[in-house]
Order: sequence, then structure tokens, then C-alpha cells
Amino acid sequence: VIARGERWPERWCHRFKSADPCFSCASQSPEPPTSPAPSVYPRLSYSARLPFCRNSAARALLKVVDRKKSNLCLSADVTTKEQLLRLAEQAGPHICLLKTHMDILSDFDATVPAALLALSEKHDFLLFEDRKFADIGSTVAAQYSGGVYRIASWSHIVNAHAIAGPGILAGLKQPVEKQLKESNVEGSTVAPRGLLLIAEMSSSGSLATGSYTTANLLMAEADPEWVCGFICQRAISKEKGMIHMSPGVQLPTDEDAVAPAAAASSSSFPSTPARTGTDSLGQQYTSPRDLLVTHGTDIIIVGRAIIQAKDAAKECERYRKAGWEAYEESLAASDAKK
Ligand code: S5P
Repeated sequence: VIARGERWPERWCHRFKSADPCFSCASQSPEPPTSPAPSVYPRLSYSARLPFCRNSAARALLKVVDRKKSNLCLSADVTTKEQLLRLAEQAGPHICLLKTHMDILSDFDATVPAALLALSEKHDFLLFEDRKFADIGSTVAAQYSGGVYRIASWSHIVNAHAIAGPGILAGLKQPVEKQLKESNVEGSTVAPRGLLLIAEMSSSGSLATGSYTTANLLMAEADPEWVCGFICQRAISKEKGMIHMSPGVQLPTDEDAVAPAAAASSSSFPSTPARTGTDSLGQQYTSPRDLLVTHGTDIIIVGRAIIQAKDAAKECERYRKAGWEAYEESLAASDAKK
């Protein structure tokens, strides 16, 4: 991790076309690129990207995605442990990743992570606590490892806003390094752990744009063993080991109403996805196809569209299928360009 004021290696600063390759120079660049890595085609299959993953959670996730033919992350935003575990059981066979907000459970206790871990093994998916850390390094280290939730002890993936600077990455890494050290002593293996940086948001008026998004990209690529990817609305990194995960996803309820979107016709991704809907609080929705084919992302994150459906398992399968078809189409579009 590169501390504030330290020099960035030149290879990153070339993106800014800056003569002085330092982080503060990068963040004050007068004309920050709005699309940091616009050309992600050619696309590689999930399995072909495995050797490029330097983070353990990225590797574990791509293996699950490939095994289950699912790039669907379910956002299990429910408020009781009973609802959460029932949903995880129903959705389990269809998803690669279960995203939680533990702090919205009204009856959280230590049995919840244990039960989720058991379901994650039973159905072969990973866990992602959507904690959105955003404080200085020493505070996030304590929040990640301790408190009521003890997130580091069970969640394979967590996410953070890079707003506080590179110290947040270093702080979150501390508990993981401690687990690693202890496992070396005891000879046990350590479960995969990885961090996603929130480089862009799905909500209307989000401030995570332009040079802020670019700074996220630089911080992530400076520590690929710890950072497994991004929360974003389009592919922003050319690093094949980095995973792009996109929330704000909804399919039309009437499948026949799906409009045929334009095929990915150029090697650059438009900077804004085509919005298919909103909620009353600024959330914006996009189709899986727009995210995967047109904008080059890898994982779709779906919440209320599934959890409020009459039959959550059936709706999960519909989203899994749509996400997988979009992935296959993105590979075909990539092959067509060769
Ligand atoms: O930019 C973001 C980042 C995240 S992690 N936009 C989001 O919506 N999220 C999360 O994804 C959000 O906290 C919620 O848990 C989920 C989207 O839920 P939905 O019901 O709108 O699909």
C-alpha cells in the first residue's frame, strides 16, 4: 500500500500523463480521465482469468462462478435472522455470492454467521458483508475484526470507500495478516479474504466519479493481493484478476418486454449505463445485459427484485440465467472482434 505523499510507481501515473508520478499529483490532475480503463475487450472467460487473480477471494469466487454458471450475487437485505437463513437456503443453489447487511438484522447473534457459513459450504457460495468501511486505518481494523459482528472471522469479502486514503486498505488488511500468521503457527489453512473498493455507486448524484474513481483504481491496483475488485457500474480496471461487481440491477417483470439492446459495437464502454428504473430514494436500475455486455462488468448484485418476489428461488434462477446469458454474449462479442 502506498501512503499519502509517497511516490506512485510510474506505471500507474502514466495513465494521468503526469510528469510527476505522485499520488497527490494524480488526485489533483486538472483533467482526470472520466473513463479510466475504457477498453476491456477482448473479454476472457472467468476460468481463463483465474491465473491472473492474486487475491484469494477473487480466485475462490471465480471458481464458484465457473462451477455453478452463476454470476449472481444476492443482496439479502432482510431484517430477521430467520428471513436471512431461509433466503440463503432458497437462493443458495443459484448464486455465487451472498451479500449481507448484518447491521439491519433486529435479532443478530453469533449463531447467524456460523449458520451462513454452513449454508455457504452446503450450496457452494461465498459471503460478502456489505459494511462499506470509510474511516481511518486503525478504526476500520477494529470495526472489521471486533465489535458484535466480528466480520473478519466469517465474511470472505468486504468493501470500503477509499475516501480516507490508502490507510483504509492497510487497516483492513491487518486482521487478515494476523489470521495468516496464526494459521502458519497452527498449521491450519486460512479461508479466502478480499476487499472491494467502491469506485462508483448506482445511486443518482453519486459523488464517486472522475478522479475519485480513478484514485480507487490506483489504490486497488497497488495492492492486488488484498483488493479483489470493485463495486462499480462499468469495468474500470484492465487487470484481469480484478472483479467488477455491479449493484442496481433489475429485469423487467414481463420477460417479453426486454428491449434488444445494441450489441457491444466498440471496444470502449459508454460511461453511463442505460437506466431501466429507479426507487423513490435515488437507486437506479440497469439490466444485466447492459452491465455485462455493454459495460464489461462481471457480477450482478440483485436485492429487492429477488427478495420481494413471491418465489425467491424461481426469481433467483431467472436472474442467474439472465446474468449467464449476458456473460456468454459478452464472450461472443469479444470473439467477433478478433
Ligand atoms: O452503489 C451501490 C453499492 C451497493 S453495495 N449501490 C447499491 O445499491 N449497493 C447495495 O446493493 C445496496 O446497499 C443494497 O444492499 C443493494 C441493492 O439493492 P436493491 O434492492 O436496490 O437491488
